[in-house]
Amino acid sequence: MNYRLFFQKKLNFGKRLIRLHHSNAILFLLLSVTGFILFSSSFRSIFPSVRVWIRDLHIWIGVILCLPLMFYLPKMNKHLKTLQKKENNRRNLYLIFTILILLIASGFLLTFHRQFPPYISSWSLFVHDIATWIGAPYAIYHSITRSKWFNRFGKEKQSEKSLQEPIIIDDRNPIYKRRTFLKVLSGSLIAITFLPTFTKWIRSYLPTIGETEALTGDNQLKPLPEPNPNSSPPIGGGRKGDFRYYTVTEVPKFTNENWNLTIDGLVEQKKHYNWSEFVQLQRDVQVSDFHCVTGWSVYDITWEGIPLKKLLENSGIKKEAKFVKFYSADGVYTDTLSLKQAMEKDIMVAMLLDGKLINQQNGGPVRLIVPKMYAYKSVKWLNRIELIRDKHIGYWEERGYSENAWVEKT
Ligand SMILES: Nc1nc2c(c(=O)[nH]1)N[C@H]1C(S)=C(S)[C@@H](COP(=O)(O)O)O[C@H]1N2
Ligand SMILES: [Mo]
Repeated sequence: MNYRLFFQKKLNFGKRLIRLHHSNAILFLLLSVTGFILFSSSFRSIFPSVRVWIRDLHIWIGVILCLPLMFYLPKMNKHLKTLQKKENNRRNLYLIFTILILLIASGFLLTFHRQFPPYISSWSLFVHDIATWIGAPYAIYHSITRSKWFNRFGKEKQSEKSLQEPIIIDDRNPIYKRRTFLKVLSGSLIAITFLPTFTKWIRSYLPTIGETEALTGDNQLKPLPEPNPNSSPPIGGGRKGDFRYYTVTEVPKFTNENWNLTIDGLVEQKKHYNWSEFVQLQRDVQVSDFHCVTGWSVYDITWEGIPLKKLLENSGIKKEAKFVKFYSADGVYTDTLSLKQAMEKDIMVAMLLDGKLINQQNGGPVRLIVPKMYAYKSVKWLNRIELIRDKHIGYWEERGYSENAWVEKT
């Protein structure tokens, strides 16, 4: 783990490789831990204030990992030659290298994702994820099966054997049987640990066609809205990709008794809608994309709801009003738009997603959507819209997210 030693000339190649190996192992471990924190949905609510800091740390460790690799790269041929007779080691090296290159390239694109169109970030995130799904379990497996205690199982038994007798590398040889058993065992244990998160991840990429979601969503609200025909195929109802559900609190649950939406602050007329009143309001349909600042996107989502502009104008906007503040019923999350931004016509207080009531996890029964901005602006479980004079800083902006949330405009 000491780079100064690593670069000292008097060390021979083999020793340098071992040093490189160990330092990279530690960096990899740090990357896995910080990467897992960034990926895991539970950590959102546990450490929201250090999230951006952990992201930067993750990026910097990645950069540090590139440095020894750059010194190694010109020597790679020499290394491969020393492994000429070791087919397994060569294969191992190629695999590790492919994974590293994929991780670094996609990590680079994700770091600078604002310079690229969103589909680049979606792809980069996909590649970054898949390379991690292969790389992380493999690295753990590698460090277990190459560790001293693991190899001792075989070696001790080996020395009991007669020295003349060549060791048969064969499953019938009991030494290898035992090792193979241990390898399979640790492989399976690792697979079992990763499987639940992996399936959850992969399901978000599988098509949702044929999935029988109830129109009612999972909120018990009555009456049900009558969906606009445009919310269903052929015009609507065909989103591509799926959401990663994010929340910084427990998911709030709603009934007719506890759901309402208030519009107040600098308005001529305060409004307080209950569910049956809100369902009566005239809704529009739009098809738009949804981009999270962490890289994933969902495309062609059909939202049905009330344009924010209409709701605000219904209440009458006072001249002093300069900003609009959105509150979530989770009691914690807020965000804000300038009044000018809030008047953009695709901003919607949405009630239906692809023709169905929005599920609780997804922010239902009513959430804000701001398609042209990163989704941290799209407040879920919206229950209050307040017109204010002075700027408000939203939940994630207060914790390091950019106040400029435009996806393509800066
Ligand atoms: N109330 C609330 N709204 C929220 C969030 C949240 O944690 N709480 N997360 C935001 C972020 S960062 C994103 S990407 C989207 C995620 O929406 P989804 O959970 O429906 O995928 O919701 C946004 N709105
Ligand atoms: Mo997000």
